[in-house]
Amino acid sequence: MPATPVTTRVPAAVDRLHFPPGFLWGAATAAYQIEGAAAEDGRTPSIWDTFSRTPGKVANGDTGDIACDHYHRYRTDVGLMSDLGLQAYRFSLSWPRIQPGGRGPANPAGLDFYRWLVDELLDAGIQPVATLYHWDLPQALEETGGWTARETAERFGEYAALAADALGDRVALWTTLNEPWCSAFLGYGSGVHAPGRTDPAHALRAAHHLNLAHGRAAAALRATLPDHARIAVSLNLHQVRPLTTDPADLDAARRIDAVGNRVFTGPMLSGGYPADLLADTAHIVDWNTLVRPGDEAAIAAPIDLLGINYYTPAVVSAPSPGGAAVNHAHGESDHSPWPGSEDVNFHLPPGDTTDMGWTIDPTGLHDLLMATSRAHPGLPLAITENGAAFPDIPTADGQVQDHDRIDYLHRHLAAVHRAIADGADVRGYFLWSLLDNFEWAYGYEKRFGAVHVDYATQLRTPKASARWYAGAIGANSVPSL
Ligand code: IFM
Repeated sequence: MPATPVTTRVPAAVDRLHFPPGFLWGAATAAYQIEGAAAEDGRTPSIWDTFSRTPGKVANGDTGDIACDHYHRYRTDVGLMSDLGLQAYRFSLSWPRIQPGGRGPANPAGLDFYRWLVDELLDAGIQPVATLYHWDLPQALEETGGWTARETAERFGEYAALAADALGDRVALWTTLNEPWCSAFLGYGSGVHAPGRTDPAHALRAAHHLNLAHGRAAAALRATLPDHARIAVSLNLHQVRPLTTDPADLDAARRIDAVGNRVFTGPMLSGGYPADLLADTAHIVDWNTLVRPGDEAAIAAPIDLLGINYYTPAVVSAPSPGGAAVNHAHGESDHSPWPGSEDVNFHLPPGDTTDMGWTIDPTGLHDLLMATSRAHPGLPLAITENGAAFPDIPTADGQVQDHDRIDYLHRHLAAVHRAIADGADVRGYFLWSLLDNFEWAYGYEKRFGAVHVDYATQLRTPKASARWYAGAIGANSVPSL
C-alpha cells in the first residue's frame, strides 16, 4: 500500500491577504454625529438641530446636542485612534461652526477647534482627511431655500475657500460632499432626513445644486490648497442588481442606477447628466432651466480620488400591479426617495442582516469597485465608509465582544483585497465608524462604532473589533477567508 501523503501546511505568508504597500487604513466620523457642543463658541443651528427637535423625526427624540462630546474630548479620541494604529482619520467640518448662518466671515473659534484637532492628529502621526459637508446645512440657508436654491451652492464655494484657507497648510486630503444622494433624496424626497421635505422636484433640484456645490468647492480648494493636496468626493454608490434578467427588471435596475448613481457620477465624472435620467424625470423638473450654461463644466472639475461608501446592495424589479415599492435600506416614509422611479420594487437581498436591517453582502463591494473602475479608468478609489451596526451589549465587565462586526469587516476587507487583485486601484479603507454615534433618524439606537460609547458617562471602550482592526492595520493584511 502506498504511504499516506503527508499534508503540508500552507506557509504563513499565504494565510493572510496582504494589501499593497502604502494602503491607507483609517476610520471615519461626522461632525453632527459626534461633536455635541451644539450651541458653543458661535455655532448656529443646522438643519439637523431643527429636524431632531421636531417631534417624531428622530427615535426617542434624540438630538446631537451632546452626542459623543467629541468637541471637548477630542484629545482622548485622538488617543484612541493612536492606540488603534490608525493611519488616517476622516472627519467632517461643521459648516455652521465655521461660518455661522452659512454666510459672511469665518468664526475664529470654530476654525480653532479644527486647527487643534488637526494638530493633535498630526502630532500623533495620523493623516487628517477633512470632509466639507456631511449633512449639517446651516438652518439659515435652509430658510432661503436650502439645497433647492442655487444660491446655496454659491455659498458652499465660499465656505470651502474659508476652510481651505484656514486648514490647507495641514490637511492634504479633502472631500467635498459626503453622500449627496442622502442629502438630496432622503432630505428633500422621502423626508426621513433633514430638512424633511417630501417633493420629488425639490429632491432633483437639490441633487443638481449639490453637484454644483461640489464643483464650486473643488475649484475653491484647488485655488487655495498647495499643489500636493488631493481633492475627493464621497458617494454612496448603489450596487444595483436586477432581480431577474427579464428586460423589465433590467430596466428597473437602469432607472435606479440613473437616479441613485449616475445623477452624480454623470456630471462629476462623465461629462454631463445622463440622457436616460433626464428622460425618466422630465415630467418632474425642467432640466433645461435648472442646469445653466457652464454648470456641467463646473461640476466636472477634476478630482484626484473617488470615495465610495458601501453598506449593502440594492435588488430591484419592475413595478408590479398593485405592488408597493419598499426600500428596505432607506427608512420608513410614505414618500419615495426615487423621483421618476417611485414604483420600482426593492427586495431584501438574501443573507444575514445588520441591526439596520441591511443585508451583509461583501460581493456587492467587490462588484461595485470593479464596475466603478471600469466606468472611470485611471481614477483612484478609496472606501471612505464601510461598517455595520450591531446591538453590542456589553458583558458584565463592560467589554463588547462584537464578533459579528469583526466578521463583517473581515469579509468586506477581503472583498476589497479581491477587487485590488482583479485590477481596481483602491488606495485605502475607512471604517465607519470610529465611535458609536448619533445615527440620524435612528438617534443613539444604532451602534456602528469600533469603540463603544456609554452616553451617560461618555466612557469609551474599544470593542473586540477595534483590537481586530488594529491587528489588520499593523500587519497591512487580514487573514485569508
Ligand atoms: O452614519 C451614516 C453616515 O453618516 C453616512 N453613511 C452611512 C452611515 C450609516 O448609516
